[in-house]
Amino acid sequence: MSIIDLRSDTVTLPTQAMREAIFNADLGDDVFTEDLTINRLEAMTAERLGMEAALLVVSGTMGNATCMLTHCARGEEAILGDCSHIFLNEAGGMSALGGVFPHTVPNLPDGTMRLDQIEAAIRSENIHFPRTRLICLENTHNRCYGAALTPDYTAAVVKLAKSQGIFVHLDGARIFNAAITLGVDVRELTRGIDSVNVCLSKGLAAPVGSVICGNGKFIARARRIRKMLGGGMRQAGIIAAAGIVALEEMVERLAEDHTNARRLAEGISTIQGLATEPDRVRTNILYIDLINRRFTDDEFMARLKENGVLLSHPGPARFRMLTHHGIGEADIETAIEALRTVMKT
Ligand code: TLP
Repeated sequence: MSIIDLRSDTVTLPTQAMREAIFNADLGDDVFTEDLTINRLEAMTAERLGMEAALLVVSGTMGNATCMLTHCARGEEAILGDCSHIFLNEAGGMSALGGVFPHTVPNLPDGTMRLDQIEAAIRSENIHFPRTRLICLENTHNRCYGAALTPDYTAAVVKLAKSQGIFVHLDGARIFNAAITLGVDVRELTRGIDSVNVCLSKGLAAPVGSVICGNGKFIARARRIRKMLGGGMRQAGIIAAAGIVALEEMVERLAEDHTNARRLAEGISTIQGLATEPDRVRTNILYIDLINRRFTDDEFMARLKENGVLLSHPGPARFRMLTHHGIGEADIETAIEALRTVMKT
């Protein structure tokens, strides 16, 4: 039986074109900025995102940490969503590595934070308070059903930040999913942003790598922080080569993942004992709740695995599924039937 792995879009394998590009890549020592393939990927990404400069990093986690440590000194504060990946899923790196103080604001179901709540979180000048340096957004929003933040919302946050002399960082791990579902150029989602992290190794199917972008000065400083974090990578053109293919060939097809995720949610919504919200599915992420508690979460996952489907388990009675390259329409129908079978047993 073949396994339908819906745990994450990080499980995607490199395409044949990526493997060939890796094999043929021009390489050099990137710590000396001499890897031509990396230089090309960085220039391409910056251009594509409408930013001045870019830097290849190992992972989204390293990209976010590098940006936060570049923006903030120890003891300075970053405002971020209480459901954000940086706050929940990056091992507290902002604090552990950079001494950056997190100030959370509730995320609404659409992945936004209320503007008045962001504004209220910004500290006034007072020796008792840490200095607010940064606001972090996440687009698409992983915990909020892959919701896409709009250009208007992003612009409103940027405007607020600028009025207070604060920077804005965007965790755009899945920024291309947002651009595709909103039908906008990705530059609309980065306009005015001071730094962005975009992942190549998720829906875009590259094996490794994220790229951070900002202005030239920012990226020059980020290069030092990346080195400090152990991310000076030498002949990493073998990573960048696959990243170039990811940007050139894998963006437009994300629409298929979105259609498949919606279909998956619709199918699941007809199964007794499970709950999901098909109308919230706009990109490639959906959540399901086990409302019929005849079996434990572990039993549910084990039974589903016996039926050939893997999903992830972000919280009690809550499961997550992501569609991605390598999961076709037929797999979606098979997964729905597997869930139906498990819920009948
Ligand atoms: N997310 C992973 C897990 O860590 C949960 C996943 O399976 O979704 N920002 C966002 C919004 C992410 O979803 C992720 C990865 C990251 C950053 C970190 O990227 P990596 O895994 O490359 O460090």
